[in-house]
Formats: sequence, C-alpha cells, structure tokens
Amino acid sequence: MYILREASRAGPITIALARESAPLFAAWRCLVSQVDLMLRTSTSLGPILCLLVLLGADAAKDSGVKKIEIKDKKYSTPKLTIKAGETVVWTNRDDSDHSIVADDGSFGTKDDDLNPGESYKFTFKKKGKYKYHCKYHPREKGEITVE
Ligand SMILES: [Cu+2]
Repeated sequence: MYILREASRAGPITIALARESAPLFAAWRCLVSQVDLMLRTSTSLGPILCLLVLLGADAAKDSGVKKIEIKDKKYSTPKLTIKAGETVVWTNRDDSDHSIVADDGSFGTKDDDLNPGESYKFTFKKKGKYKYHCKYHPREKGEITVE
C-alpha cells in the first residue's frame, strides 16, 4: 500500500515499475534521490550504490526461476528439485518440435507443441513429485520434485 501511495505521487513511470517489482522500484527511487543529492552536493557515489541495489534486485527476481533446455531429444536437467512456488522454464533448443506433458496432466504444453526456440513455463505451488514426458519422443522424460 505504501508503494502504491508513493507511486501515485511520483507518476506513471514509477507505477509501472512498482507493478514490475518492488525491489526495482526501490532502486529507482534510490537513484532519483541520489541524483538529486549529487546535483546539490556534487558527490558521485550515490548512483553507483543504486546500480548495485538494482542489480541485486534483478538477481533476486531470477532466483525463483529454474531453466531446463531441450536438446538432442533430452531435457538438460532430467531430475530437478525446486521449492514450492518456484517456476520452471523449458526452452526448446532443438530444430524439431517437442512437448511437455505431465504424467498426471497437471501441467504441460497440452495440445500445443513447443516449437524450436519457444519456451513454456509453469509455477509449481504444491509439494510433490511430478513426472513428465514428451509425447513425440518416448525416451524424453523428466521429473520435478517440489519440496
Ligand atoms: Cu520431444
């Protein structure tokens, strides 16, 4: 709520940033205040500190996403353990179509194929063991363990 109130005061750009991610918004605000300080006191360290905040925010944003690539009709990490709430992104790096089909039907590309270069992502909210496969290649199998 605090962020939204502040954002409405600061304009549409900050509102967009706040929607995107709170740490990013914090870094942006940091930058604004430090640039202001720099202009008044001619210190130049502030913006650099803010950049570090921003980079840290970006790293934090990525930490909940696990990547699996499909190459040579194989999942790059056939067995992957993640935490509940994390997202897995599969990307097809082959030059032929693949698919991701959960054995229990709880996730997957369903009737769509994963064309070369395309990605599919799914966020696992419930703990458990999820086996999946590719409907085209019987040996292409994977397993996600959600702890
Ligand atoms: Cu396949």
